Amino acid sequence: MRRKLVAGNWKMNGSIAANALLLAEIKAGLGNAACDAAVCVPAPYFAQCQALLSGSAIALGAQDMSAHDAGAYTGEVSASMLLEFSCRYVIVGHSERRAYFGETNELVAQKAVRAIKAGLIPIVCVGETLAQREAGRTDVIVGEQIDAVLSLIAENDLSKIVVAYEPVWAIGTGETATPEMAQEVHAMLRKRLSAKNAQAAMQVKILYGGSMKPENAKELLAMPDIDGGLIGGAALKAMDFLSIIRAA
Ligand code: 3PY
Repeated sequence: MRRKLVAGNWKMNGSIAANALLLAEIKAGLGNAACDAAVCVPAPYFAQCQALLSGSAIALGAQDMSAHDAGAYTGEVSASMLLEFSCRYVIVGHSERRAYFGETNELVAQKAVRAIKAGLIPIVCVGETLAQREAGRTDVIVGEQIDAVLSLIAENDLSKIVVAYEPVWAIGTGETATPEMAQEVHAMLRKRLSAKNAQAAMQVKILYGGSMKPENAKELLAMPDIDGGLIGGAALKAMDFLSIIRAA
């Protein structure tokens, strides 16, 4: 019913030579994928990746954007700039942005709404830390993160977002939530979305992120509310990324 999405988050990795090789290998191995696929690349490589992906089934995405349209915001990149490079997706609120750049739930919500207004698909990241999980606060933390978006987004726009549940303790650690743990949070998230717009909630893709790799992708993606993956390290290896795409 919901077509799955596998999106690579390259983070601050890549070079002109490495990107060319990686995308050539991914394009060569893609075949007729049964899911949507995207790569979210560092901004300086938009033009290169736009050219390399042109005519392919892999969409381009960004890893962040400004909550402002234009103006005196040194270092920021706007939604309209992303669109000029044919970006389809933009990640907002990745836990690394929340932790290292002080992004709040409110700012993330503003970015998501701004992205939709511009015609981009925001991939809204939510997730709890290990301490929060151990304190039994996963639903509260993740609930607050998604509620901030729900309070700002128009009811009719809800179907235009993608959500990514990325437990912070599973990012870059090799740890992964079990399929059951992830499913529990995904179902909770869909219930929250449902309270805003029940019909749209059934259409929203909820991705799992946090050390998704070829070895665990199949089991995670078999869960009823896991609609794809936001892939970190494994997205930098063509074989691994392709194998996750195949598992979807
Ligand atoms: C990871 O899997 O490490 C991620 O953070 C994906 O966004």
